[in-house]
Amino acid sequence: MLDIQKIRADFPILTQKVNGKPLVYFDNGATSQKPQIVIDAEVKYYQEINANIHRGVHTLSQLATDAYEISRGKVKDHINAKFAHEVLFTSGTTFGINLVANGFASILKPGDEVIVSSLEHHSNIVPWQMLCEKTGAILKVIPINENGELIIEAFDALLSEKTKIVTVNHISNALGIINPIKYIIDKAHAVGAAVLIDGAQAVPHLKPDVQELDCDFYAFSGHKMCGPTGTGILYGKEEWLNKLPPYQGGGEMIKEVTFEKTTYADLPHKFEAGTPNIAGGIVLGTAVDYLNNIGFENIQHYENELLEYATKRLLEIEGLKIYGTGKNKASVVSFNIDGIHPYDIGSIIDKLGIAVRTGHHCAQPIMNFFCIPGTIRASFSFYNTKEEIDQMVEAVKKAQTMLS
Ligand code: C6P
Repeated sequence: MLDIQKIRADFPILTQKVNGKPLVYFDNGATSQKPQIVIDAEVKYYQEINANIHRGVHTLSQLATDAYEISRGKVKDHINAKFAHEVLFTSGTTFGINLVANGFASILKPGDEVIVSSLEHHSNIVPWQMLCEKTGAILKVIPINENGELIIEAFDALLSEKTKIVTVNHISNALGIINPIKYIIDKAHAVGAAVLIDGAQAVPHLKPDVQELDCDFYAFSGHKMCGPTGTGILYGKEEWLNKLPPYQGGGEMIKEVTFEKTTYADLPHKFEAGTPNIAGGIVLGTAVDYLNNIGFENIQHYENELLEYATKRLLEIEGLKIYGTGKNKASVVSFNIDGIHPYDIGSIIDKLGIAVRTGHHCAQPIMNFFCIPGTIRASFSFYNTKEEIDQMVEAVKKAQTMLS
């Protein structure tokens, strides 16, 4: 059992008033709030050990380097990677996916195939379209059903020896559907394809085990899991990271530079050109510790309760339709109300202190599938409460009355 009031006290922002009302923050899918321990760690870094890493022999540089590498080790343990050098620091999921898509430009030939799904965030569509344009490869798309679930037989039918990479999200940001990624990974491997999992929406809710999943790449963002913005991780299997070319050239990613030829540094530095977000990388480790102290089993259990409660309460509202009704879901409810634009509901309930996301959620193909301009998305975290859900339901009812 989680002591939610004690947990809430860790998050200073949650005591704020917005538009004169207590903040109800249900936009966790966009970014999570940060506990004091994470905020303090960021300040402490700048107050005590700020220096560039992997470059200086001086004490501060070594302290900063050690802290950065300790954090990499924490992430390695957290996702159960085999080696710390398989864990690359990035600026976020988007960067990680682009790094891989860019690398595959040196592997794909015209006529090769890349499989994405209809449930993807634009970050896991556009880089692959760009790759296909560059290489002459063909983009294939796994369709979804009315519940927002991938049609898995259609995926099976798309696979062939032409498939070179399959890239799907672990959890859909727009609908909250959890995808059967283990099945997808095993099936893709059976035809020799690599698999990238976009874990952006999964890492706040669960602890991925990359060895058990056997995925080739797993990308995620730090800011959705209580860490700072501008941080992220790309996990890649050693053999794949050795095969892919560097994404960016610059300092720290080289062994030797002459005007005739440059040789590249070993992993992970080959993919970490330039001065990174050092404070952010270090503090991401603090966020991982914080979440593990709460415990992902506890988080999942409690968030499932919130999901069930919110679904039940919202469905009491006449004319309300939920999108993403598949069984396997994270704590996200995406909905619309008959005849009312999602933006109008979002704006009115914001005046009542409730923060939700409205719009297409950077997943336009999903909205096109359901023939809607967007949805209202309430995405819950372990620091939210049923009382806050009640407040949202009352606010949505009020907005409905005002707008109809
Ligand atoms: N989704 C949302 O409100 P970045 O911006 O690089 O940290 O993450 C991109 C990204 C990639 N994949 C998925 C599944 C995502 O949900 C996101 C970010 C936020 O849904 C902001 S658009």
